[in-house]
Amino acid sequence: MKIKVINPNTTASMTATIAAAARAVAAPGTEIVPITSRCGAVSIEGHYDEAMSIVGLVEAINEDPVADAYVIACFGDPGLLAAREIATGPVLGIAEAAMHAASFIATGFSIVTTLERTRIIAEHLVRNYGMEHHCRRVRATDIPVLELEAPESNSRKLILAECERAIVEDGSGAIVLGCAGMADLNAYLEDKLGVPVIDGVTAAVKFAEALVSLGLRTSKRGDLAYPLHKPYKGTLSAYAPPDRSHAPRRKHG
Ligand code: 2AL
Repeated sequence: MKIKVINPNTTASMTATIAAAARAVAAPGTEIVPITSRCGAVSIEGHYDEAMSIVGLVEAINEDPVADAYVIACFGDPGLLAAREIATGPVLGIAEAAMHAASFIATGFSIVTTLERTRIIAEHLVRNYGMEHHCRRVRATDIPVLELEAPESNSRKLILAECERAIVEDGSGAIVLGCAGMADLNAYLEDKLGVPVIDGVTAAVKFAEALVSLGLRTSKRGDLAYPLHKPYKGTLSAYAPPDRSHAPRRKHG
């Protein structure tokens, strides 16, 4: 099967980290197709960055509409429901995937993320996903996303220290990493902390494989039906939803 792993920010080096993590867990026979968004912010750290990232995400899905599944590799899960509207295969967001994985293996988890403003966005996600009973706390490290890649930033040690506080102060049994740029940290952190550490990229890839193996695709009834065909004006005219009235009906459609 083919899983397209989309980094909705425009930093190719971060996509390389994400791709390595995804390939390390992919089953034999799963092809990971990593893609860096062609437009938008170099890092996604707020609502505006997220909103602007959705065009690049949509482009990445539309240029390969026959992938078996898609992973949105940014912890804000930007454009998740819009992506599910246009895609036929399952679309997994790394935050949603990581929180579900954590809820299966611990009764309480903490999320350790980047900036304070991103921490607040992750709290919205916890509520949107109904994870309030599982997520004990969302913690910020005040590390900007791109500094995760800078060796001199000391980010590993800062993240480790925040995870240690989470285990002691929150009583959490597992840690969820709150940024795709942390996808290379879970082995290091697990070794130091002695609790499960969940990176959403790997969790999303494995959930995507499971859903595809089960023959499950995105429901096309209700609000995840393909977007209604209509003109879009101005800069977004190229993104007008196509007319699908002659498309073959899907088995579960
Ligand atoms: C992210 C992420 O995963 N990638 C990015 O650019 N921003 N999210 C975050 N919480 O820092």
